[in-house]
Amino acid sequence: MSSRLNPGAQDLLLVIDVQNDFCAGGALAVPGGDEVVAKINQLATAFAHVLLTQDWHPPGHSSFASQHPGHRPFDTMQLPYGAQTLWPDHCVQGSHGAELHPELAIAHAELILRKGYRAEVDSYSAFYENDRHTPTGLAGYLRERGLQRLFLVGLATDYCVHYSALDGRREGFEVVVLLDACRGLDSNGSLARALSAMRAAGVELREDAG
Ligand code: VGL
Ligand code: ZN
Repeated sequence: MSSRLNPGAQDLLLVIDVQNDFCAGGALAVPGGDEVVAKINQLATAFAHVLLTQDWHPPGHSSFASQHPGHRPFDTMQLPYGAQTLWPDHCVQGSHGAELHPELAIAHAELILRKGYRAEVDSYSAFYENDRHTPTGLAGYLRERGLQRLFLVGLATDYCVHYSALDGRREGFEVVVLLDACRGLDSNGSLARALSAMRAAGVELREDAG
């Protein structure tokens, strides 16, 4: 059970993008996305500190394939800040798809951090936008709160969880990814690449959160 984790006062459960659009029937459904919800609810009971992220795009966001004639979802294209995978329209601000999954039940969560709200740049990571330069403010928030070790769960393992984990390390936090409370999109080998990049960055990958 989650008690095996025994999180302390400097530990945070960081719940990434558990939103309708990433779950069954959503615009960018992650296979098995719904399966993480019960697990995350259970894990959260062991944590004094929980933070949720919410992918939160304006209509017409530059990461949407619909904005780039001739391109299709999952294509990669060059945007001014670098290579960007294109997605179906998803997590549009105020839409049903952008809402947190209705069965996610973490009343004691302390912050909901929204990201990806600038039309011209995507943000996978909870720390930095995809220009890898513009901060969301999360690192400062965590430092000011004295939170040092981050346990990451949610969607998708190979995108927002992956980039958040790498940036967490880059910002000097201990990072543990609880893989059984994550699910990946796995397009073109992205999941295997993400797992090895996280390992190489010193992220602890745990198969079984307990
Ligand atoms: C995500 C693709 C686009 C994620 C968000 O939450 O992993 N992936 N936007
Ligand atoms: Zn997105």
